[in-house]
Amino acid sequence: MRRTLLRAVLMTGAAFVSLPLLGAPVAAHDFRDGDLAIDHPWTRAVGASAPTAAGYMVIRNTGSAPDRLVAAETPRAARVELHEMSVTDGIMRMRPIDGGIALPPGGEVRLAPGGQHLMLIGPQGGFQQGASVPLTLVFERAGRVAVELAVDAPGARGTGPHQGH
Ligand SMILES: [Cu+2]
Repeated sequence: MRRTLLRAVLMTGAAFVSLPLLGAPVAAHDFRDGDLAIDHPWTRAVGASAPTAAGYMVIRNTGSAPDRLVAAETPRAARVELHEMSVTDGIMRMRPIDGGIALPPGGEVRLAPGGQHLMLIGPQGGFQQGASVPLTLVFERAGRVAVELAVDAPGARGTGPHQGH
């Protein structure tokens, strides 16, 4: 059963300001579900014929039990894979991550350009800058958590978790 999702859109008012943010700057685009905090999920704008799109975010485990990101799904792509970058023979490649991404208690995982990321295979209909793409993260312990990827510019690098938002 899906848990109640508290989407804290801090720009809309002061109601959520008392949430524990663990020292992070106030962001406009964060999600919380139980012990998990998901900061600024985003992707880049792509055309309708693009073979792939990437998904990035920071996932923090604020609880005392380990969890693990095991899968992700979206109605806007044929499938979603968890990828990591690795250098083989001097060439940067990406490959699926076996066994999911561990989220130790108190730890955080940064899905970012050049590192671990979600790969949306066969994005459908194109992603328009400024729009959002619904995404469901599947965790071993927390279960299914719905977020939205904010669609950033095609060349966005996202050097900070809250850049531009
Ligand atoms: Cu990839």
